[in-house]
Parts: sequence; structure tokens; C-alpha cells
Amino acid sequence: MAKTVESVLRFLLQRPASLLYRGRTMKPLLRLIAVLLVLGHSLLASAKGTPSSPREFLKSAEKELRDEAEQGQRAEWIQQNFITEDTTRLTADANAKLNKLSTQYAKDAKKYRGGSAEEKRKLELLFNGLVLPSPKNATRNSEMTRLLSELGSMYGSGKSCDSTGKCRDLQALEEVLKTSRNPSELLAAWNDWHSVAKPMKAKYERIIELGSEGARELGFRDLSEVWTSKYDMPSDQYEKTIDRLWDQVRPLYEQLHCFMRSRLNRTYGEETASAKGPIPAHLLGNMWAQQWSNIPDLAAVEGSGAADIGALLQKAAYTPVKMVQTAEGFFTSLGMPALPKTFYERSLFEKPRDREVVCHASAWDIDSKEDVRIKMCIKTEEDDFRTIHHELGHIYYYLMYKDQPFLFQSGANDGFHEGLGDAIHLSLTEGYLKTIGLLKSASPKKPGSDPEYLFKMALDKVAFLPFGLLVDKWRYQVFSGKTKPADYNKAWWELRERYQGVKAPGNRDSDAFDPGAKYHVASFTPYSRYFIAHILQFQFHRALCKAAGHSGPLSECSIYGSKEAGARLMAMMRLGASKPWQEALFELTGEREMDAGAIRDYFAPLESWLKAKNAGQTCGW
Ligand code: X8Z
Ligand code: ZN
Repeated sequence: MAKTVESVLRFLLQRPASLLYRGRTMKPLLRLIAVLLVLGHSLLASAKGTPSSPREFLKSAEKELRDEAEQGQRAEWIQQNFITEDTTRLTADANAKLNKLSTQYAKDAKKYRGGSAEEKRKLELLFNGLVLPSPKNATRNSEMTRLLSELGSMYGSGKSCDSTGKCRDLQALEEVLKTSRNPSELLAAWNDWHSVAKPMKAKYERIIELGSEGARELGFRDLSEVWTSKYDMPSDQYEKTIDRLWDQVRPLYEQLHCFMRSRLNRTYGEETASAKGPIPAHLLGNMWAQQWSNIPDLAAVEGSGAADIGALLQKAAYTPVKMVQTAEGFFTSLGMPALPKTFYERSLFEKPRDREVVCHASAWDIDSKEDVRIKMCIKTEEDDFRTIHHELGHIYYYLMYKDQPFLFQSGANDGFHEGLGDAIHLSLTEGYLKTIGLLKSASPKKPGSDPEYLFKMALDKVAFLPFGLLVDKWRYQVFSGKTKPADYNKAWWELRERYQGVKAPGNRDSDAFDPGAKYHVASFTPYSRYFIAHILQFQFHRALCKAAGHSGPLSECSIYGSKEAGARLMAMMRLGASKPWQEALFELTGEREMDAGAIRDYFAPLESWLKAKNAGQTCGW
């Protein structure tokens, strides 16, 4: 309706000359009609509550969504910090409201044409910003958010109990995967956690039905299109881009896989860990075999030995808060501000003994201003020290773009948000550890680039790549209906085998739902963001090291203390989502494309080293 009136108006006001031509007297009459139409339209619009211009529309959208998002965040914060039946329901209700509102605004955003470049971008972000659009039908919308909330709580409080009533939660089971080298213990822990996901399947299926209905009502083909339309390029081009990046890095991954498979074979023997084919998923030190940095001992890379940050932290008696303060110190050394006092008062750093919480690490922006928090069950370990930097990357991003209009308060794309703190990981070098007094002396370097440090880094960063890619490949298949519920698990393992070269340890039950054993699947958090983050962080690191005036191998560069690097980084962060990501990337790196050249270059000395070690073996699976 609003659009019809507007086009009538535009027609009348833009073509007075031709109408005038037929008789001067027409002009005042037309003006009168136009004025009446404008008046009528404004009255009608305000009566219906529909603003008439993109500017007014966006003003009310930003205000209302900001307020509602804050309510949603507060409810969810409480739920994740205190999982009960009640907090689960209250969060579902808050999210039903927020999701309905965002979906309505997304729908309305399509009706507006024109406006300034800034307004057009906001309309686009509003339209493409959803993850699970609400179905129009209110009952089904509530059902969807209720199921979502329930899945979140099931994952967060998931436990596996034996016949004596002894239970183990995810943290306990992950500890086994990290530390045990006994294949049957590993297998039991792996099976126990995966059994927690079985009852999620029916709920998961139903959420997809409901979200797909919402997606279609908004004009999307399916949910996969909703998820791939957020990257300032057509959705199919995004899928092609991530495939291109994967093709670029696959040779490096294959070398790492080949090397680790042979070492696992040496440790566990042919029956448990064959020298050929895919690696069983329970042997890689991580519940999802997504990062392998917990088993460097099995790889037994001879040489100087990279610093064991976990041991150093323990020796220096670092508490969780001290680990966070140390990470904060990295960001402030770049010229960023100290964290608000409330960050330390309101965050959760340690696992409470007396209640159920979601331990999966997360960073929160509660009020789009300064109320930022992290929630983590920190252990004094290297993994967690890295994750703290990851989370603070999110927190500083929030703080840097807090003065942008609400709709621009997000990353240039979600991979930027995930990759920022990760880029700081690459600066946690031995030189840096010495500077902050954690390491007394840096280990002697072998001539040329020491593969030691790179190897450990690769167990984290390179091992992750195929997993980062396949989680959403699975979801795109499922969302598009190509994979039917009966084949959810089969398709999951096909992708894990194809991309990661990892296989299920043993046959899976027909009712298994192994994807649900991963936090982001149970919580409907998109995952390709982590894949692109693992590419982007090396582009960020290379550019930041250049700004910091570093010369020599990038693996030896730490930007700690560099105000120049900090200024470059902050300029990019302050943009938020106000520009397409290509421009934000250009601002920081001078490049406009995601490119795996940076990660390949970073690991080039390791790749040659791995190739030499793997000589004579048939790599691949
Ligand atoms: O979920 C996370 C962060 C929170 S955004 C801890 N990550 C992914 C995961 O754990 O699977 C970071 C790396 C990948
Ligand atoms: Zn993150």
C-alpha cells in the first residue's frame, strides 16, 4: 500500500512538465492532489504505524530491535548461566518476540526502494540478517523458539551416566579425549558424549521445518540461502568462494593428515589406527577431531620443542582472571582501551559447582554499549589461553563499533568477528612470552625456520580447516532437503570422511545424531564463519606485521606493543558492518579478496618439512 501511494506521488511530482503542456490550469490542481495524497498517506501510514520513508522506517527498526535484542540477551545470559526449565522457557518467549520482530522488519525492508547509500546498506543488512526466520503463524514461531531453547539447554546440561549413577559432562569427557592414550577409554568417552545428542534429532528436524517456512515466506529458496546471503555477494558465489579457498589449502592439510596418521599408527598399531584410509575420530585429542593440538606428544617432532604455554601458566600460578587480564594486556598494548569495570564484575570465568551452565566459550554484547561480558569455564591450559584471546577479539570488536548505528554494529562479516582474536594467537610467539615474563628464555632456533612452533600451530589452525568447512556443507544439504532426516548421520560421516579424512569409530546406531554433539549444530550457530576466519586471520596477521615493521618469517612476528598495527586494526574494527567486507579488508590489508595465500606462505617451511617426512608414503584417504 505504502509503495503504491509513493509511486503515484513520484509519477505526479516528476512529470509536471508533460502534464503542464496540456494546460497551465492543470498544475495547481495536480499540486493539490499531490498534497492531499501526501497528507492522506501520512495519516494512513501513521495510523498503521508504517513509516513512509526508508529513513523513518530504519529509525524505528533500529530503536525497536536494539531494545528487544537487549531483552533477549539478558534472558539468554541468565539461561546459559543457570539452566533450568524456567530460564529455558523465558528465553524462548523473549526470542519468539525478537525473532518475530526481526522477521517482520526483514519483510518490510524489502518494500523500500531508494534512500541514501547508508540507508540502502541498512535495508540490505536488515533483510539478510536472520538465521532462522520466524514463520508468520505465531504458534509455530513460539514452537520454534521453544525447541531451540530446549536444544540449547540439552547441550549445556548434557551428561552421560553409567549404571552406578556416575555421570560425566562434556568437560569431563573432553578431558579424557585430551589426556588419555588408552584407545578403549577414548572410545568410551567419545561414545558417551555422542549418545547425548540422540534425543536432539526430532527437535532439530522440526526446527528446520519451521525455519524453512519462515525463510520461504521471506522469499528465500530455503534456509541455506538465508545463511549464504550475508557476504556481500550472491549466495552461490559465496559457496564457490569457500570451495576455492578449500582447494587452495587442501594440499597443506593432506600433508599434515598424512604425517599424523603415520604417527597414530606408530602409537596405537594397525588395528586401532591404520596407516591407510581415514583416521578414527576418537584418536585426535578433541571430541570433534577439529583441532589436534592436544596430541603433540604423539607426533613426537624431534627438535628444540615449542613452549608449552599451559605448563608455563601453571608454573606461574595463573588464575583464570589473571589469564584474562594478560590477554587484555595484549589488546591495550595495541592502543585499545582497558575493559570496562563491569566486564570483570559480570563475566563468568569459572565453572560454578552448584548449577548447570553452558560452558562453551562465548562473548556477549548485552546492551550495544559498554555492558560486554564473556562466559567461559576457564582452565589453566594453553587451549583456554588462546580461546580467551579469541573471545576478547569479539569483545574489542563490540567496543570499537559501539558508536555505529545499531544495524552496523557487527563484524564486516561474521568471519571477521571470529578471525580477529585468532589473529592475535599468531602473535603469541616465544618472543612475546618472554616479554611478559612467562618464558625465561626462548628456545634455541634451528637454522632456517624451526618447524616446531609451526607444527604446533598447524595442529590447531590447519587441522581445523576441513571441519570448519564441512559443518555448514552438511547443513546446506539438510536445509535444502537434499539430505532427508533418515540420512542425517550418514551424510555427516560422508562429509567428515571426504573433507577431514576422519571416520566414525565403529558403526553408528540408526538413531544416532552425531552432528548434534557439536555445540553450533545444537545451537543453530552458523559455522562457515570459522572456516573463513581461519583464512582471514593469516591475511590480518601478515598486514599487521607489516604495519608493525616486522621483517623475517611471519611465524616469528608478534605485533604486541605496536601502536601502528593497533591503529590499522582499530580503523577496520570501527567500521563495523557499515561497508561491504571487501572494503574493510582493503582498509586493513590492501586486499579485496579472501585468499589462502597468506596461510600457505605462513606454513610454507612446515609444508616442505612435512613433505620430506612423508616421502615414500601414500598420502590421502
Ligand atoms: O565456538 C568457538 C568459539 C566461540 S565463538 C570458542 N570456536 C569454534 C569451536 O569451538 O568449534 C572457535 C574455533 C571454532
Ligand atoms: Zn567466536
